[in-house]
Amino acid sequence: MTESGLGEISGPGRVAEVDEGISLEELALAARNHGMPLEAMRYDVTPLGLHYLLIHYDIPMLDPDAWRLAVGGLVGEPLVLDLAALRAMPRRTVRVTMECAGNGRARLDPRPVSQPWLVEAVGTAEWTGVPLREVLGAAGLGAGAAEVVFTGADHGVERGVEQDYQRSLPVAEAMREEVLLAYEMNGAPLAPQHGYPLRLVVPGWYGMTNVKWLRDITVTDEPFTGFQQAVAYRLRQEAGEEGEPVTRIRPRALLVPPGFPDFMSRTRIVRPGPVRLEGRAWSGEAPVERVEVSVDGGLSWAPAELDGDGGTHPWAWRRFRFDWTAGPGRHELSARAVTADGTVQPEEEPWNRGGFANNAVQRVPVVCVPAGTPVEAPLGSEDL
Ligand SMILES: Nc1nc2c(c(=O)[nH]1)N[C@H]1C(S)=C(S)[C@@H](COP(=O)(O)O)O[C@H]1N2
Ligand SMILES: [Mo]
Repeated sequence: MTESGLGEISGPGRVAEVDEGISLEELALAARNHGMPLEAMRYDVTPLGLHYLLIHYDIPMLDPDAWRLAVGGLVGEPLVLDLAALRAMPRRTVRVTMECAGNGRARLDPRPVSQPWLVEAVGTAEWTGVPLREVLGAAGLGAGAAEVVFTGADHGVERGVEQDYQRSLPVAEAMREEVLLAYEMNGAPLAPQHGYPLRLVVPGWYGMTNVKWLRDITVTDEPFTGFQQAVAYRLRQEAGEEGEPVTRIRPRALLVPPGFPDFMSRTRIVRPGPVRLEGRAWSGEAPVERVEVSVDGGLSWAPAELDGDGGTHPWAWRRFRFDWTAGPGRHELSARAVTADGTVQPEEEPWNRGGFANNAVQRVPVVCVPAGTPVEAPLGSEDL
């Protein structure tokens, strides 16, 4: 029991019972925090409004004239910066694929009860802002600086702990040249839901790192132990474990859903003959080196054609294509990313209590029928 009287909702995150369906609470989260429709992977840069959203509490409404960024802690000279001051500093644009650490959670069995993502918690944006290292350089890092703590203007309660949304980065990560304090997304001021007026963008790290509605940056000489660092976003098998921190985005490839969908099951329908499959692959760990596609439920894999060399936009997803000749009947399609260090996406979901970093290979049920042929119902993947 805590002083706030919220004891009944404190404690470790919950794992659903066997056969427990998605609750109204999970539905409420899913309706607020929408995914990116997978057909939007056709765009190199996700159009505003199609990028996924994850907001733990409420979207704060911030007055740009009154808003300030405080930079303090273990620095030579504490700073208070307004938007004009940040915009007057060197600017840089980086194309970044961002993915929520909980992407794929709803597929786990048993299911961790939280935002129930399938695989759509991803998007790619062009973020423009001042490199964080410029701001830290202007303030001057003090001797012994170890971590940088970022605080958002949003406030809420999570498992009984009242808090501002806060995350930290080790100084070495914070000083990477592509880490931004971003004030623009796709060439426009940040939208309220994406962190207006300023957010942190850390290419290659899972979404939770990219603190929105930033209001404070504090340099410390010891590891940050706030809720989102030490309690949430850790890989644990048991509730009591310390767990490994969730950091970089694991490799993943996803297919643009081929053909057209059945309304309820979303099963895809294609015509017999040539079908061009395409998709996107990304990794915050070693870069994606190749993508393989399976059209027979993962029995055999063949290389896809992969666009670009990752040189121009090293932090963004890459497009792949694969020409398939579909025959009548039911099929299961998959794609998997292979990285430069030889890591291959796993076939089975890597389970942990929080449902984080699940990068299991996607399975896409497809029914191939000639035009004019009735499509037999039901089309659920359980019928494959
Ligand atoms: N202040 C604040 N920053 C935040 C969050 C939040 O709830 N509050 N959510 C985080 C999580 S979990 C993710 S996945 C990303 C999502 O960013 P987006 O909504 O712009 O896609 O923002 C991160 N930054
Ligand atoms: Mo997230």
